[in-house]
Amino acid sequence: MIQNISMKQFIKKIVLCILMSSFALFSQADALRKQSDKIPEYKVIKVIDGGTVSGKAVFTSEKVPKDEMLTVTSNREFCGEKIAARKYIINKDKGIKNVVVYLADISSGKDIPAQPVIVDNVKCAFEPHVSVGFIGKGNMAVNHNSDPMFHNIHAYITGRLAYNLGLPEKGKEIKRKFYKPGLMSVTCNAHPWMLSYVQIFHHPYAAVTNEKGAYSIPDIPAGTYEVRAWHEGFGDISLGKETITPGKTSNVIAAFK
Ligand SMILES: [Cu+2]
Repeated sequence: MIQNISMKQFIKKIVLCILMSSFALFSQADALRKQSDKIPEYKVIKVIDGGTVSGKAVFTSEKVPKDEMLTVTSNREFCGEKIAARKYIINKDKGIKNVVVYLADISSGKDIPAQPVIVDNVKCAFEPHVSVGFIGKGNMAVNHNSDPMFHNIHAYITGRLAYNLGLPEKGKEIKRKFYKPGLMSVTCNAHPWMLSYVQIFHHPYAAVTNEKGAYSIPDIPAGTYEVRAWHEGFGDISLGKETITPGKTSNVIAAFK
């Protein structure tokens, strides 16, 4: 009988210990999550006669990487048999499309753009493949379906699930506000080849390069800032510090090799 009671107490203590340590682990994970969700401060000021950073993203090595053609595994009658990955869109002058060029350390400047980022589903691919989003001013991702079939939006921000929702038919739309900065990847569970990226910023100083590899970031208040560039295949690189003077344009080349 006595043995039985002490055994019961022992088990009770073990269970309590497990509960307490898992609670501690959960609160630690929660604290880390809250820390990573913290939005850096940004102050909106009137920018008069701001400077511009513009230039080109170029591939500087000899062997230009080829874009991949991905095999379509479902809805082939509508999507076709192959779809371009659009990872490496590099023109004859080695200009790279879909590079995000941004200021890394700006804490005040012009207002956040009010227009949302539209990520459409067109012919079984996300359109655009790469875009930039901004936190604040009602800025959000509008996920639209232009296809006559089911797509779903499975989005992650810096590796953590942001949302996972269905777009069952043509014309359907899901709107979600950006809630933290970082790289948002968008996938579709129905079509595993589908992929799109939205780089989310807490300030408006970011641009995506066009098919020539060109970009322009205007209305920057005078000061010295780090310019960085990201590409889904080449990674994120620093382009060095750039001093912005009122009304002047600084040419910054984003060289990837
Ligand atoms: Cu899909």
